[in-house]
Amino acid sequence: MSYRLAGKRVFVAGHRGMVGSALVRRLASEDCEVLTVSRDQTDLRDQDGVRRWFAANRPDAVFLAAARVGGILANDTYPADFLHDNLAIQGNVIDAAFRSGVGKLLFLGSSCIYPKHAPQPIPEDALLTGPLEPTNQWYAIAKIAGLKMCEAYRRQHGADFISAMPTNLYGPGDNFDLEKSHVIPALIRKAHEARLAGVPSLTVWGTGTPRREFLHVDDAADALVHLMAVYSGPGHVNVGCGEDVSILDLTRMVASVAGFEGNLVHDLSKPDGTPRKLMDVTRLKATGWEPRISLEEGLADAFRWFVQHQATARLSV
Ligand code: GFB
Repeated sequence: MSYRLAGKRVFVAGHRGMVGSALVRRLASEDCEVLTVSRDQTDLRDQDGVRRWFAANRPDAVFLAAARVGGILANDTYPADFLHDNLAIQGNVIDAAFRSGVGKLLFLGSSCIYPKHAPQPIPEDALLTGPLEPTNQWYAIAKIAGLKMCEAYRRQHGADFISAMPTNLYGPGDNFDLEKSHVIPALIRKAHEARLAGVPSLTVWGTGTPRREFLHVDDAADALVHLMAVYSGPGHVNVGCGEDVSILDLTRMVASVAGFEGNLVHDLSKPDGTPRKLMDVTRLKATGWEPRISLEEGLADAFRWFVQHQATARLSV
């Protein structure tokens, strides 16, 4: 069951974010019209504004990549913001898409929706089978509500709304704020600044023993466009590369890319979070999709982007 983007009006909600901007880049090679809206034009947390925008612009397809996102510390520090804003954004966009007759919508979730101690690799049906990781349970519950909402609109209204659950993403356009970002941009910035300043050590949060799966955001965008075309069903689809690495090994890879040769210091006052969240990507691979960017290549690309854009990158939010 394929869905053609050619000739369609495709709304990328969250186009300024890392995933949204990667989707805009990837859609440039599709014969479609990309629609975007800036936050000062329409705040996606405002239901009336979102309904007015959809009624006026009538997109055929929607990539819902808009969300309040952040790393482990941001999630743990701002639970009300992560729960409220994400529930509001996704609820408004999914409902307005249905009301305005959108033909297909893809909702972007996150691998943190799974239980803290889910079986590894994590299959899609591990959802709601155990307690969540406390540090990001707020974001996780919002994202679980979003994927269930897509399922509910399919069941009640026949809406072809699908959900994708990506693993930890990184790459151009990431957030490099040292307190609120994810691990890869934080380590890239810390390693680069330590080398430039001649600082002898690089601080890693936690023990470094947790393991994470990482996918470059351009691979993720390609997978999302692929799923929009080929996937239609009630269940969500994990999006990842099927391999993981320890935070300690990741730190050594980033230090090597950044040319930092000092030693590592562990800040044990910071949380480790979930010990592992390697996703089972059998369902995604069965659709014929494969990642193309290795972690080594991806880290080098992300580092190059940061160095070229550090004057304008999101160094603090
Ligand atoms: O990427 P991260 O913040 O988020 O942390 P999660 C991953 C691991 O890297 C944790 C360690 O064990 C951190 O303690 N880490 C080491 C660091 N140094 C640093 C550092 O300087 N900064 C950061 N941020 N981490 C996120 C969720 O969990 O996963 C989000 O909080 C989202 O909501 C995302 O779901 C995909 O991978 O632990």
